[in-house]
Amino acid sequence: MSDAALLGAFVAELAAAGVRDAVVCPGSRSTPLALALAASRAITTRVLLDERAAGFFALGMARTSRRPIVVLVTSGTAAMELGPAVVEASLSRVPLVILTANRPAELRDRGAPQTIDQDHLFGRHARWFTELPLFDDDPATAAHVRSIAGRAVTTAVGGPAGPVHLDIPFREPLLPDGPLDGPAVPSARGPARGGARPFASATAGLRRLEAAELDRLAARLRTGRGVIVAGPDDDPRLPAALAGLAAATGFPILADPLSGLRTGPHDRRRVIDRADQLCRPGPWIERYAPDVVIRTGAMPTSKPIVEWLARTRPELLVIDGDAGWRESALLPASFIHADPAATADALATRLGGGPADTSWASGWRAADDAASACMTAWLRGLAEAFEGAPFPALAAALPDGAVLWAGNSMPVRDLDAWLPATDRAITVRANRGANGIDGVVSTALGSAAVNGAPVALVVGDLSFLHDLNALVAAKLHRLSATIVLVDNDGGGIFSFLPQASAAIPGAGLPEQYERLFGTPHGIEVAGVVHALGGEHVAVDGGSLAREIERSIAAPGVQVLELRTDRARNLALHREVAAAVAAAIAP
Ligand SMILES: Cc1ncc(C[n+]2csc(CCOP(=O)(O)OP(=O)(O)O)c2C)c(N)n1
Ligand SMILES: [Mg+2]
Repeated sequence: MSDAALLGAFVAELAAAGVRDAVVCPGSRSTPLALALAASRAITTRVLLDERAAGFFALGMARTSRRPIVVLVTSGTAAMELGPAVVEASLSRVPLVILTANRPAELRDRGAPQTIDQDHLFGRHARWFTELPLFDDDPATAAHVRSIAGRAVTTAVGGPAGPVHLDIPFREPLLPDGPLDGPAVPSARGPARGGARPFASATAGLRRLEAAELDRLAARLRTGRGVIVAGPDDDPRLPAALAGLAAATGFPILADPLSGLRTGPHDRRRVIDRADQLCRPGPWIERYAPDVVIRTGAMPTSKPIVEWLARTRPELLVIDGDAGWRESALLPASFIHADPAATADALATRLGGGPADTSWASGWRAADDAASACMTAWLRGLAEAFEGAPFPALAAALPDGAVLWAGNSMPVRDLDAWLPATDRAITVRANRGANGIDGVVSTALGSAAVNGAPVALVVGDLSFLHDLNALVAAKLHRLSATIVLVDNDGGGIFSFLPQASAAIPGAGLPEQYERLFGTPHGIEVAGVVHALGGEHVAVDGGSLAREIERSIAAPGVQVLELRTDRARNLALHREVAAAVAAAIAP
């Protein structure tokens, strides 16, 4: 029998620490906590069936609500199913509080059913692991359990954010011994009823540089040809701060589509949205080698940008407010372990009104505008389906407050190439922590569960098939989203890799290419989508934009299937790159 007052208090402490949403998957061992979460007036609980999908769904909720999300699952393989989402949350710094139910100590490692070793189940992918005691009525247990709740949420939320894992044993009978509706907000004094203070909380601050360090940095940025490379980052304060730094330094901002810099009402005059094209080797970029680069966020999505940095070997300053070491171009780098937005603001203030010589910045601006015009004209002249086409159409159709997700593989790369800078306040996201093609649809639908405005996703066919269970969640929770399914009948990204064109006698190339990499499946998804309660519409180059507009206003999951051809897609990508190279040639 679990102590009901303590179950209620534990959930109330989670709420007091900032949790507003929980995802629960069905199971028996987790019964006491499932009931306690369901009884909470402060936390909304959603029930999903498949733990792997539920983990990603929670991840999408956390990234969109900007709050920690609790995930509760039963013991055994159910807990293990959360692995992929935990890994992604760890690398992309997303706060998840994972609660796994377990058998009590006397039933472990002795053949009890559905019992596996859950100790440090997620290894170093969890920011923190601890096992809770049985929920009994001892005051020491109550103090311990209540303080763990606050500590778990605080650890998940801060510096860097990420997943934490609490393993919680329950002994049969698995029913609480009384009413569970604890207070919405707990009290530190006495039993968990009344009052308003959490049992254990922590106050933390942003990392900031000392004034002398900022002076030294500002002096460095006063001279030289510099660029700001804004990588994937969810911080909503960063776009305005980097725009201010760009204005003060005269540096262009090479804006990853996931940086937040491309979309929104901040000053976008120095935002370069076609850097993925501009940075490819050629006569234009040869003249635009920087001597200093300020980089924020995760590594850029664009391989051409990363390779360009590796080639030009500028002085590299990487600002990371969570004291990370993200630099995979293997360049010498100075890490600035301070909040990027605060640092950019402080530097802009010191630098003042902006540089005298603006030819560096205007050269970037002119090339970016030329590339944009060229790409827009090229796309307009194209009379067939193209995998990059959904992005400008979505940028034009989505309203303020919308969230646009791109799947891994080609969608996120096409997002990089084709999402134009716009003043529309669209949040753009992808799971770039571990670059998995798993959980993509679940993540976007979790985002849709908590976003007050439309959510759209562009996803490849293999990624879509990988995560069909996401549609079960959408049906259960009546979610709405636009899903542009780019169906090239297999893994289109591999067409861009050497294995697609290599001929190595005796090594299986080219004979094994389609079987091992192309992986055509011929599946008609319309039937599956309908069975799971979604709408399916086949679109082509001509109807795509119109159907996107219609779907955004329509209820339910709207799957717009855009059929493309992998070989043709490679040719079209090469064609547009050649056109841009010609358009920017000095
Ligand atoms: C979970 C996982 N499995 C495998 C991979 C390797 N992988 C990368 S891209 C890709 C193909 C994805 O195909 P699709 O979703 O149709 O996108 P496309 O390449 O056609 O754009 C695969 C299998 C991965 N990144 N993640
Ligand atoms: Mg594909």
